Amino acid sequence: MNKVVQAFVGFGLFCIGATQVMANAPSGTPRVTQELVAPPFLPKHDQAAKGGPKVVAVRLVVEEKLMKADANASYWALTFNGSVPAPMIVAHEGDWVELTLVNPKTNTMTHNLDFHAATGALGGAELNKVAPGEEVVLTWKAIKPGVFVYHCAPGGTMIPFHTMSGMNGAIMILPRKGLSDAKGKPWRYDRAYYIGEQDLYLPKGKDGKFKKYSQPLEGMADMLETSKGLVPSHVVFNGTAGALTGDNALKAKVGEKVLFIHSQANRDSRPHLIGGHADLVWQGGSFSDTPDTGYETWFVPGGSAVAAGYQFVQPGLYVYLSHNLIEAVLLGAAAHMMVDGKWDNEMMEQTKKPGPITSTATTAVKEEVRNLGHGFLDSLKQTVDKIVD
Ligand SMILES: [Cu+2]
Repeated sequence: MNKVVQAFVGFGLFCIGATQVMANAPSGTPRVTQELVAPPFLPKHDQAAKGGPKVVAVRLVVEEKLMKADANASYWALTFNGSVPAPMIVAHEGDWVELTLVNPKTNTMTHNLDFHAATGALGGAELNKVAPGEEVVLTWKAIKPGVFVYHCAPGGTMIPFHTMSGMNGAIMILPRKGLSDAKGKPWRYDRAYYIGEQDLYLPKGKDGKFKKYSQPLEGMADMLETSKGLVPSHVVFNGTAGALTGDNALKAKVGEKVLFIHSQANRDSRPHLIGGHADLVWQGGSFSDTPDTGYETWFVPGGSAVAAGYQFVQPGLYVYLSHNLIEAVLLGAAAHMMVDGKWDNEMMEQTKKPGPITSTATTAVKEEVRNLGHGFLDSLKQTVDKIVD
């Protein structure tokens, strides 16, 4: 940050303008606009960069809106572009990310954005705070490859309040040559999904029902108080329990490689794919490191995103969940994954259909004892033979 801006920030003021050079790209750097899409999908992107570094321009518009946590609870979601989580942004190492953050005057609060992928000024949060009716542009250079959380961080208690109200998303900074497997060979995904996990702390009234509020700030004190117990009322993917199930299940085909990016801005999570695995896990979301291989369950430290890759070998229904099964089944942290293809009997087959029990436990135990007895007698005989000899 230059000294002039430092001085302004010191007084709690933020000065952004066309004349100010922060992390701006050299003149002549190509500028591309990235059309963001709602999760679990990713915007169109090249896995390996074509050409030199670019300015990747994205636009996030703050929307404060009522959303369903489940059939019985609603919450004032604080969102970027109307989704929980906010859209995935994709750029390459060495690119510049140019964020236009818009806070329409219909909103009630000041918002900003801390990019964990960015360097300096609290991840840009000092420089992109906007009150209702304002917009700001922040440009920063992506020097760390990986997947990273971004979230609103307007200061003080507003930081947890906004983040736990859904105001978080993720950005993927790909290596320029794309991803590599554990042996350093190119690893290209056929599909990529972004699963944003959200813990909610919705207050209940004396009647045991979830409270309703007319606008976000009305419920803030209650929600902060409820959150201090660190016991979420909901843990959901895509903002609502069941949002990624049924018709909205994630999809793939046998043989396809799928990249799963899982973010949790606030607390730990442990993704697991029931019926599958993670062939590759980029621990901590870092693409600077060689991925780990062969995980059953992987870890997402609170405040981070993690990427995992898997090539599907069997068709059918999978469940992608946080393998705290209480959170998955009772609080909402589960998604469906429907995979098309031909079943491989060698990999798995029901070799006897359910039917009447023909071998009793007693029979099995007797058999075990008989085998054990034979073994014991044999070894006893051998021992005796040795002594006699
Ligand atoms: Cu905010």
